[in-house]
Amino acid sequence: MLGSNFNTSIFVHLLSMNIGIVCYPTFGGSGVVATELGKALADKGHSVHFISYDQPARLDVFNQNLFYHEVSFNNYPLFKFAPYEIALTSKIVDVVKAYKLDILHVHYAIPHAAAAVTAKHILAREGIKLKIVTTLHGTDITLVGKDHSYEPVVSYSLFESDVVTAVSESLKQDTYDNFSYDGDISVIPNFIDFERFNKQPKDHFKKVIAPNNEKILVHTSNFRKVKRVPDVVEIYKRVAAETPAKLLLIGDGPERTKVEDQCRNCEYCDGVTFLGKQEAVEEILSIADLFLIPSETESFGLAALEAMACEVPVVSTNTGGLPEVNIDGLTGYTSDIGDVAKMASDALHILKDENLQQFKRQAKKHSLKYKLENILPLYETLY
Ligand code: GMT
Repeated sequence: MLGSNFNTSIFVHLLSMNIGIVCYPTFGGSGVVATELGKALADKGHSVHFISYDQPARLDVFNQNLFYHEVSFNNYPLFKFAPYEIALTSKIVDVVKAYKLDILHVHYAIPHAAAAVTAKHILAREGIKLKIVTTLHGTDITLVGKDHSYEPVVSYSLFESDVVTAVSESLKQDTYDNFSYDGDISVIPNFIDFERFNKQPKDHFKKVIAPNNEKILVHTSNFRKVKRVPDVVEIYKRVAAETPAKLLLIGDGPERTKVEDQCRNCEYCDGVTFLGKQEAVEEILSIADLFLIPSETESFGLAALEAMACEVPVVSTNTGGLPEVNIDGLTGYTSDIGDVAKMASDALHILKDENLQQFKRQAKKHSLKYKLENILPLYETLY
């Protein structure tokens, strides 16, 4: 939930700045948040320079204030592993000097924060000051970060950052629990662009997917183990046994083959459709009745928030930052990891005709707290 340290009423007026953003270019949450933030800052007149190994997926608009700098490197037979971090550090140094960046905002600690800190030290030798904001997104701390071999470098990078932010209170606590870093962490939650994520009635699409007015359940993820997609299918099976329902699975990743096999051997799985990677997720969410996110760990759960913005209630686990986003009993329900029986029973409760509209309204109402217009000033204030 938005805590007391968020003063969303602050009126922020800044001179335009030159801001660098380092992120992963993929559809994953951290890349999406970084790109949407950069686009919003550019709209406000700041010059924003993205640095990544590929064009960020959501960097799909022309804006005279937006720039993209690709990190490229020549591989050499001696290198078993391409030295990406060194190439990234050199690119940061080059872009900061050429475009006189005031701030570098790195999303995801590994290896971005470490590269930024090295670049900062290189620039300092030339008398150039670079301020670093590091935003922690989740698996950089909870999964990858827990690998002890990364701890010294991640902690050092956090100490050397000028500001550290985390996307939820839970992730802030995880960082203190797993790393020796004990400096400040500002919690700035993820946000939603409501111009994009809004319910858009698509009745013709709904009729194709659910011709007999079946309830539509949706899950979207990168099909990694941490998302527990087999649990999504288990929940669906139990729901479909009680009420006519369809399941749409959006996304792709390492677990997909296993989940497809699981579906081939199940009684209700004619009702499951694998849609693969989709860009217009909001159009699919617009016809959904329920969103399922039974993750093992989830620092925030941007996908759940996107669903809520499209008036879709959520059944999720109670892990990590999910209970901060999906309010138990209001926007949906939360359960222990793997408790598919409770998640299915919660789903059936929400899907009852007498409950559904109220849950939809509440989900939408809560999601409005995470409007881009509320969260952007928090970052600008930090800068
Ligand atoms: O969830 C993923 O596997 C992708 C990952 C990422 O870094 O792109 O998502 C993390 O960051 C998102 C944006 O802040 C959060 O909404 C996700 O909850 C978080 N994922 C996990 O913690 C597993």
